[in-house]
Amino acid sequence: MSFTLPDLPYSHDALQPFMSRETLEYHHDKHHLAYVNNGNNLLRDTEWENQSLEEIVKGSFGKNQGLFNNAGQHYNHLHFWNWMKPNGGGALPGALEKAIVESLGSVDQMREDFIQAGVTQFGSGWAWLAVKDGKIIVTNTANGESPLVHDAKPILGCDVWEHSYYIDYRNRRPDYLKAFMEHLVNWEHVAQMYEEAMK
Ligand code: MN3
Repeated sequence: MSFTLPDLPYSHDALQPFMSRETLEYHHDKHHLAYVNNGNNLLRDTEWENQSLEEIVKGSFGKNQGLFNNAGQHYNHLHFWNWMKPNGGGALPGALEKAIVESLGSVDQMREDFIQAGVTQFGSGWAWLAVKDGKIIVTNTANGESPLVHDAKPILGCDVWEHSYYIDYRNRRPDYLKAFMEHLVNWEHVAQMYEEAMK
């Protein structure tokens, strides 16, 4: 397969004031596009050329760093746009809430741990909710990695590369993560990925 850049599932100004039009113009139209273009160039004539995106990400991890970085970020960003929506945040669908309470104690605890995972990721990377061994875990990864290459299935990720928040929040990464949790997360999409991960 080759990689293509999908349109955003909302307009560039739909997430304001929590994520600006300018941020999405750079982040989606330029950064994500660069991962798509570089990934396609690096994928050509490799053993992974005809595989699915998830197979490319897992297969190239530890074997072809350049391809992994771009394919990994393509995978992460494809989901990132759908993990947000206008007027996001708020209440969680019941089945997901129950699973989070069972695995992490409470929804408030999950929010706190997720924000902390993003704050403590040194340098560029991602904060995650993932399903591992049937439980929901909070974790973080560097650069273009995701739980996918650590035997887990991502169900929610927040990009903590500076390109995701510096225009709107400057160096205040904790404020960005708090706004993401309170106002941007598309919990219906998270619940859908949770169901898929538990199959
Ligand atoms: Mn990014």
